[in-house]
Amino acid sequence: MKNPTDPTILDAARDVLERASNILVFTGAGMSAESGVPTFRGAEGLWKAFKAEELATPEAFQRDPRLVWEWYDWRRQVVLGCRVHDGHRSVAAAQAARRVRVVTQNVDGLHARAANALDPEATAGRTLAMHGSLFRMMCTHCPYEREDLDPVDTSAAEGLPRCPDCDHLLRPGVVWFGETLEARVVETAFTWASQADVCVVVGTSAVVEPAASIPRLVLEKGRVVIEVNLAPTPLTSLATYAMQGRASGLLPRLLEPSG
Ligand code: BV8
Ligand code: ZN
Repeated sequence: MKNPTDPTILDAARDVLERASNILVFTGAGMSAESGVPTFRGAEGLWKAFKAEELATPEAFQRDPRLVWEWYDWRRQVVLGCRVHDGHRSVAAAQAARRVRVVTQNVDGLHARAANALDPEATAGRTLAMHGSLFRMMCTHCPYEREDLDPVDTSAAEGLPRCPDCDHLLRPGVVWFGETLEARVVETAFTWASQADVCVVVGTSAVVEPAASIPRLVLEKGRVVIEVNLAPTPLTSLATYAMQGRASGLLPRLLEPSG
């Protein structure tokens, strides 16, 4: 097992990336931690005494839509106050150079924000947010949905956002635990993984399915997986290169062209 703090790993991993023409960057909450977005399982936890698995479910919304909206609105406001970091920017530059595509588990939109800030045309279609977005609202009853960045009034259940078409409650446009992902999203994520020469896995505890199967698919094809994380995960022993460090520090060193 390679020692994740061995400095030669970075050079070896850089070398592989420089020769790769199709790179998939697969990210989780640790990619956004240094932007100030709380992770799911980190020490700071995601919110008060609740666990994501308890609030990010259809049952929780059914039981107490106001509480669930309060949690999501708090996350929306936190994310709107966050800034992308050098790791997002280095990934966006590699997307613009058409070397990288991104599949993210995050719903904070930070990859898209960095890509659009750099070059909307060159990066178009190169980011897949497989669990949806904090800034999308969708109807609980009909196909209505919209982008929405405004604060949500969560002071009373009666004031929660409702569908302009059918007057049913609107919900956050994210995939909850126990909900299936759209087939088209899963297909795209796994197609991109099957086409990748290298998959850089950043800031994920690699436990939630079907996302966690993405790096395993790359390994099954005999391709390279580079893990960037602060701590060991179930993927660490399987990865070709496992590097211990921060996303904002390691990604620029891995992806920025030398010379
Ligand atoms: C599905 C959107 C079919 C919402 C999310 C038993 C009962 C019921 C279901 C299941 C079950 N067993 C398995 C399942 C399936 C379940 C699942 O996998 N559960 C897990 C908990 C075992 N999956 C589902 O339900 C999926 N749907 O399977 O449908 C089905 C249907 C019915 C029943 C069964 C199956 C849907 C899953 C999608 C859930 N939605 N997010 C929202 O955000 O509000 S998941 C959410 O948590 C994230 O999106 C992400 O995917 C996931 C994991 O979090 P991570 O991103 O990995 O973050 P985490 O905090 O865990 O780790 C951070 C990492 O970063 C750490 O390793 C840390 O060391 C590192 N780090 C921190 N700082 C840094 C860093 N690294 C680098 N630099 C730093 N600075
Ligand atoms: Zn509706």
